[in-house]
Amino acid sequence: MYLRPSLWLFVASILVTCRAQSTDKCMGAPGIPGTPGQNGLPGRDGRDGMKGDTGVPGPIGPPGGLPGPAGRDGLTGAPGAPGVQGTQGEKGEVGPPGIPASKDEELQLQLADINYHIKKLLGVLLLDGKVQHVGDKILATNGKEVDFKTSKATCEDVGGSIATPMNEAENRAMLTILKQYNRYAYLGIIEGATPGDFHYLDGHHVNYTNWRKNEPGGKGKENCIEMYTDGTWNDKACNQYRLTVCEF
Ligand SMILES: [Ca+2]
Repeated sequence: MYLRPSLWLFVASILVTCRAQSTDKCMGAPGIPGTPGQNGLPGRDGRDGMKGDTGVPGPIGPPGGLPGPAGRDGLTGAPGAPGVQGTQGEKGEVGPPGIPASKDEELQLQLADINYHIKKLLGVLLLDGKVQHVGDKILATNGKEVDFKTSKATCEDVGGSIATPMNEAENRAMLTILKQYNRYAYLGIIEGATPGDFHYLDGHHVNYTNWRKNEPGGKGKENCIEMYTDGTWNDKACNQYRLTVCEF
């Protein structure tokens, strides 16, 4: 086909213009759509999804069905009440004869060891003077001031009794404690039904006293005895607050 030179120039100018601009501004006429392709092969299975929630229980089956499997064990229950005490067993057979304690060397060694340690402990207690050792008695205070009844009970609660001087040495030992606290203390002596009739707590009459001059003067109205800080005694009402001194 023959084209004139002017037409060639026109076509060439269009081609040059299109190359100089971006392609989207130089699109040709839409082509004819192709025929649809064939369906592809099925895809592979996807990964498993998350576990779903527990479903609602199903309806109760018809009567006469078989029982289901046994459930799990329940929680442990509270302990039961103690059982009734059993009967006493029969007396056992008599054991072989032992040896006298005085001839038991091992026992004697143990006793000596115990004595040794008790003496050391007593030494520690005696060190600050709040405990006094006199004859076979040990006097001690808790430093508290209470009435006669409480003082007596306090001493008995710890296996002793309220201090009761039975002679001058014991009176002096108790006085040593009183002087440290600068307090008076009740003695384990009370007045009987007859005024002036003082006796120990076991009922025996007193066989040692250290009355201050003109005492006892309560005439039956002062049923307890207090020791002053000079060691002398005074009959006194039992409801005063006095230093607790016990003897063991
Ligand atoms: Ca008095």
